[in-house]
Amino acid sequence: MTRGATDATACWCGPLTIPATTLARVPDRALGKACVCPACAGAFGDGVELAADPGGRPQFVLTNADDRLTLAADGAQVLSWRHRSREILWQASAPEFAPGKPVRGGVPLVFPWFGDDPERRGRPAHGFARNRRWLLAPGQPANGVSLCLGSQSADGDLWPHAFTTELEVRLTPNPELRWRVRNVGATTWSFEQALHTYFAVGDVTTAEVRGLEGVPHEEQASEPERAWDPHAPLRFVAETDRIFQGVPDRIELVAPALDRRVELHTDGARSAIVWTPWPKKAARLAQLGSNDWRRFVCIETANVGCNAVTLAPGAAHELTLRLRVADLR
Ligand code: TA6
Repeated sequence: MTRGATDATACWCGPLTIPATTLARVPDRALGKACVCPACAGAFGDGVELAADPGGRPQFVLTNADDRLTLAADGAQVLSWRHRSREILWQASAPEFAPGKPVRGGVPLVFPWFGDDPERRGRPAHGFARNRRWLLAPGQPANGVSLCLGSQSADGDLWPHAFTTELEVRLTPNPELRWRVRNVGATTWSFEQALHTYFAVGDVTTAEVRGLEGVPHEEQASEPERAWDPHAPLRFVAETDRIFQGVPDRIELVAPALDRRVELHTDGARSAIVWTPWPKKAARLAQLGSNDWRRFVCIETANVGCNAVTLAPGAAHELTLRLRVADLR
């Protein structure tokens, strides 16, 4: 669809309408191809099907011989990755599939700030990208899906910077998430980001994270363990909300209760956050059942704080996460 002269024009596929003022801020290359309706969704290669969540919101199901990955258009959120029929990610036992709010689990996207609103203006924690409907990007990868979001998603005074961002999710054959952010404006700005990945562990008290030994970090938890050896693999004995800076490109999660280990291979990530809420904080969080806290740990692939990303006009940054699972024995 080209830019309409009227004050409202059909969206890229017809059933929606968006004001011309909003359309004016959509990058030209996104016009005509950004939507998730069945007609546009026919644009996919093999191994990709369009589905819907319990709330009727569009999802994409990527499959190959051993894997099945589900990606929601809302928030461009990977909700599930099943490898040989075993769920590797984790989803809350009381998930809410409601517009504008992320399901707790899978891989919510944190952008353009991490944590509470840095300006304390009441803007949503962890930014707004996870609360928006992303659209089909103009080009679709083989055996994957690419979704995009632009400045029109930050209406009002939510965030003043001109940006486009794309998340490409593929099975290669393991899951690969490639997240690009581009400055399409005339001023330099910075952003924070995180792939806020929830991993199933069976029992967090027996799980271990390897690869962050000796990496500088700060603990954010309100009731953390009193002391720990920063040179030992990370074990969990209390609420843990640890931000690591200057991280390696390979981190490993060991989950003996599930007889598995998961490798995280990254490019373009200088931070990582490791989080378990423990029962007391978990009781205050939405969508969590009483024993959910024991079943997951978050290992977040990120650029936050001193490693926030700064983009000059026209510049772009790419963050990549590749996941691989193996049996412990
Ligand atoms: O990444 C860890 C964290 O910042 C925790 O402090 C906790 O707030 C978690 O994210 C979940 O945040 P959410 O807004 O998804 O409930």
